[in-house]
Amino acid sequence: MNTLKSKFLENGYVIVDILEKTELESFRQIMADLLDVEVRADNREVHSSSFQHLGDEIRDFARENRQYYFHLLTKPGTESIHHAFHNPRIMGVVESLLGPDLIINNASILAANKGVKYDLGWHRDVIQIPQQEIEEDYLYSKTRFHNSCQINLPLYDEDALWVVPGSHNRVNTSEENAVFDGSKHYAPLGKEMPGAIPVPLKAGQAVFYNNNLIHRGYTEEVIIPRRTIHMGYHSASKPPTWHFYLLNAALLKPDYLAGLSATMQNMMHEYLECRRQFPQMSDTWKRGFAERI
Ligand SMILES: O=C(O)CCC(=O)C(=O)O
Repeated sequence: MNTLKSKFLENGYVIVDILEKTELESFRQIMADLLDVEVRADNREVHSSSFQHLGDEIRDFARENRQYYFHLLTKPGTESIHHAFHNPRIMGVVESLLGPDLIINNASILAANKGVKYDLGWHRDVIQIPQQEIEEDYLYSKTRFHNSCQINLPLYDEDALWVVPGSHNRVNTSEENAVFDGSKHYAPLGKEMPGAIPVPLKAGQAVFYNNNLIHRGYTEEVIIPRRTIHMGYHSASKPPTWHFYLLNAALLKPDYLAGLSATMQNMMHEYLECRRQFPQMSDTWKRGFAERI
């Protein structure tokens, strides 16, 4: 087994250098054209980030004092950054971790301007699963293959992601359960998690993580504006996880698809074909589903 994969399996995450200097500069320019760094919220009230995955509109950026989350795969006007989603270095790493025939199922920008306090509570990425259906001993076991890899690729240095290394394939300890305070989704804000560490990333590095890890997003106060490309993939050689359904397939209309590059059109057609094979998100967390071939 390659070293990256054994580290990924053991710790639940690996950090890899991805962008060369010129690529980084080019992505920074594209990002600057999409999001204004100077805009500051007039309203300084702090906002919760728990539902950030539902997505924001680019035109609303920085109106409030919080981190923003922009979906990209379904948003006309964001095509200039889409080549990040078939970057050969990123795809190569994910293939080595998950297997061949990658399907992208989420792509977004995590963005916060200077001065923002960002606090997304401790969680595993299981928000789509009703709490009473979360069978931890199956979902977080060493034997179930978690066919999902999430990536943060910051364009500026950051340490907003925090993780509990090795927590992806075991159930919570009693100390962790105490922090979750009865929730299987998000822990209440403001509690320390035993064993948690920040993941400092240099601009152009990426963290590849198993999103069953106990993790959170947290920055006491953003100093360098956050501009991070966030992506998720699975391998079509195995059944997908619930993360596959994050992409709103209803928005992949022929008119929209026609405006994408040939490579992106192909990726979206592969996504839709996979969706045809696996129409039901609620199957994906049932015992035995991940083991289906
Ligand atoms: O890097 C971050 O801000 C955390 C992202 C996160 O927790 C998630 O996508 O589930």
